[in-house]
Amino acid sequence: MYNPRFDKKTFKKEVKNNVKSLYRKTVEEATPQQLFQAVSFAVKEAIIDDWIATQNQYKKDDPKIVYYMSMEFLMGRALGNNLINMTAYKEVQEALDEMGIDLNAIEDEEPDAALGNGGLGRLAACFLDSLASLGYAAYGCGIRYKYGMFKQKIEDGYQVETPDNWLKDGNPFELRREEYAKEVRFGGNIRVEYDVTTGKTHFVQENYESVMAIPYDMPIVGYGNHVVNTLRIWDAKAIVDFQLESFDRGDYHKAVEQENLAKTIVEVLYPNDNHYAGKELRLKQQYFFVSASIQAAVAKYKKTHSDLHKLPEKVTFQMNDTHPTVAVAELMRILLDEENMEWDEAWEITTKTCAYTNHTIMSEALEKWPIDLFSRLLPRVYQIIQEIDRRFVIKIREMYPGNEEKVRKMAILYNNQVRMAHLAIVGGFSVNGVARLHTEILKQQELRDFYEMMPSKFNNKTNGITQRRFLKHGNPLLADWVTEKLGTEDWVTNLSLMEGLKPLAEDTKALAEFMDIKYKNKERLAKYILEHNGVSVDPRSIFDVQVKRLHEYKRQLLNILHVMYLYNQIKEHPEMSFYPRTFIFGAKASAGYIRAKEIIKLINSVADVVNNDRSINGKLKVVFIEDYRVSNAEIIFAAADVSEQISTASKEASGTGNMKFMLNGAPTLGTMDGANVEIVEEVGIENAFIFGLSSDEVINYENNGGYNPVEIYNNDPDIHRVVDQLIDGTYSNGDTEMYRDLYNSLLKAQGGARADMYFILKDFRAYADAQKRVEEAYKDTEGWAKKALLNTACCGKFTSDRTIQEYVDDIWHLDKVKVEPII
Ligand code: 26W
Repeated sequence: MYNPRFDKKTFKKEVKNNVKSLYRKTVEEATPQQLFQAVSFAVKEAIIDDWIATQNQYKKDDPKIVYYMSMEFLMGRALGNNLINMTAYKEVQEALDEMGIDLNAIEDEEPDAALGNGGLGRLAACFLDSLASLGYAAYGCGIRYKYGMFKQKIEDGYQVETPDNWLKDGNPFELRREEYAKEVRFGGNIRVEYDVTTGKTHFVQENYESVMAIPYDMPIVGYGNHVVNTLRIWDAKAIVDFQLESFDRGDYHKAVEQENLAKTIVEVLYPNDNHYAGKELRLKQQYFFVSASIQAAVAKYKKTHSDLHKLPEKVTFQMNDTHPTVAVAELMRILLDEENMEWDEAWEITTKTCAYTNHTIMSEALEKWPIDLFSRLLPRVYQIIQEIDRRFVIKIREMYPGNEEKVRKMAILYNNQVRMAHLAIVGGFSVNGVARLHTEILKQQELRDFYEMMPSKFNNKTNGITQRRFLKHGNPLLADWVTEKLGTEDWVTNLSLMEGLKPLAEDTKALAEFMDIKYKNKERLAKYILEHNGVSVDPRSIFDVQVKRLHEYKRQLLNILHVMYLYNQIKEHPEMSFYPRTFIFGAKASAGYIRAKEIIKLINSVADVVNNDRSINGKLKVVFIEDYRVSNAEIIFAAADVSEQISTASKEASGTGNMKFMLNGAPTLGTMDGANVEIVEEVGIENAFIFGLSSDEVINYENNGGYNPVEIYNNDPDIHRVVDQLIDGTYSNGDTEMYRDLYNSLLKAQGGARADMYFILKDFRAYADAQKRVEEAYKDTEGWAKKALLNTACCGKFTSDRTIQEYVDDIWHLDKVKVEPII
């Protein structure tokens, strides 16, 4: 057995003890939530030994550490995943069974740690899993939001947000580390002191407000290797708590202000995905966790190293998008003001320590802070950015004499704004995109000037996902089958072994088994949908799934317009052959994103009409799964037949849901966008359903003022009809205004936005044709099984283990560590 602590007898005793000491109850008396807590504390007990062993090994080996700086970590649930990675899931399940406790039910008691919005946050979580599983020293650095991603309810078809109070019952896996608290300062003014004896200038921040940042550590368990890394998320506390004696008790006002600042900073995750709103509180959050994390990293380094000039040999700060980019200036501040370095030496260190990942080319996502806000909140950091900018502009002029256009395009400070992406590129040694196509677009379009000036910084790291959560935990039936067929479980840490399944595409029995597992997973999802949404769906129908954040560029609208079109077809030609289909949606819309919310309402309205029309014999069902999140995603991917990845080409940087579907044997119905391109390359175009404009074509149209959707509307009667149904009351009980904005968005240019910005009508026919091909292919049972199985067999490239190894080889240069367990 892997860990003696999972000796069944000992484990059972520990659970019993925990229930007793935590709740003064017996196992029989305890509530499911109490059992979850008791079991989790018993698991944590076992993790702690490896956690200590790992940290001791790190002290001994002194490996290089990557600090993955991210505003978001979309972790999902920890219990099941920790058990999987400790290779103790089955033992614990048996032990609990013997006590009359159902592990699955206990797992369902755990709230998701939803400290993220979507792709970027979930990628960070997969990366931590891979870093630990590969044996690399890493910290995730983020914020311990009191409220994570909101919970979504659907009421009368509308999205209603409620707060996600994920900490209300306590988080059994976290450790509060008060002794590592750091002070973070905001506002005030900078006094310049000149020291006559040393000839040095000092910058002193005065009249500032400050908060204490308190770290909470969560264990990140590597798979079967005893490595336990740390996700360090910061909580905020008022300084008064810390300096009771010295604090001026008379200044009641200031005390309350500090309390408020601390409370508001970590209160809630901004639910915007791909949309910059320019809120002051968000900048506070960014500086808060970045400053605390960098202070902690520098302090840790200095404990065992005397020369800060060698920091880049031991530390990389990887900036997850521009959100933590203030790190560049904060590290400079620490080196200049606290370590008394000269500019050039501090700059040399900083630019060898920071690296930046870009996750989007959507222009509305670009972070550009107004200078007055920025300089008021972070006066010293702003001075430093001014100096970085001044020196960079000199460089531009040296390289492109007389070309002021270049300065306008590339400067960090421009138009009264701080352009965070520019700061990240100038202040770091690496700039990477997240899929091949995305990186090419960065180099050739969005960041072309920077690429021309510093080509060697640019590189691609195609995203990946962890098979441990999204196959081994989420789809145990398929996981066991894969293990049996490959004759080894090594795919759990070496996903390229999946290609060993390829020959089974010619094995009728194996194909039948594969589809039987898919069917069982569809039954499991159908049960979930019935329990949570009250809709009954037929697992024999095609499960066609689009789950992801709601955004116009992801084109859920194209999907639902096509459903409306199919419904028209079925009604008009009842005799037409039609393979039953269940269209499954799951999506959260940012609370302030009105049009996204209209699309959610439309999907639910179409569901209402279609699901209640007896005349179509249940051929068509539409389901909107409430509160799409990591935990139900695991069930959804396992049950999908078709993976909808239909973004407007060039807009989806990579996508990672696409990879999770592929892993679970669902062919992609998609555009040549993001990582879809590479998925098709791996699985073969004959095992995917590709349609629509290419990225080049989209960009071409965009550079020439768009296209004319009205022409398509006028010439294609099916499209005409569907678009008109948005305003003829079909899906709104006769209300002609409910979806007028959607109608207008497709046909009319308005307020600077082109008509049909996302080429929905342009791609509609191609999409409908591709859907027709899906139907034909599905009717050929064995042919479909082949495609599905080959998707699983060809997914090896898309493990985050591969992605992380590439980051290590090309950017981080980390040392592998081997941890000997303490028995
Ligand atoms: C400032 C507001 C804001 C918030 C979040 C701007 C941008 C973001 C993220 C960068 C958006 C995001 O999650 N991007 C997604 O990143 C994934 C991981 O690389 C990619 O797979 C997705 O294609 C990309 O949309």
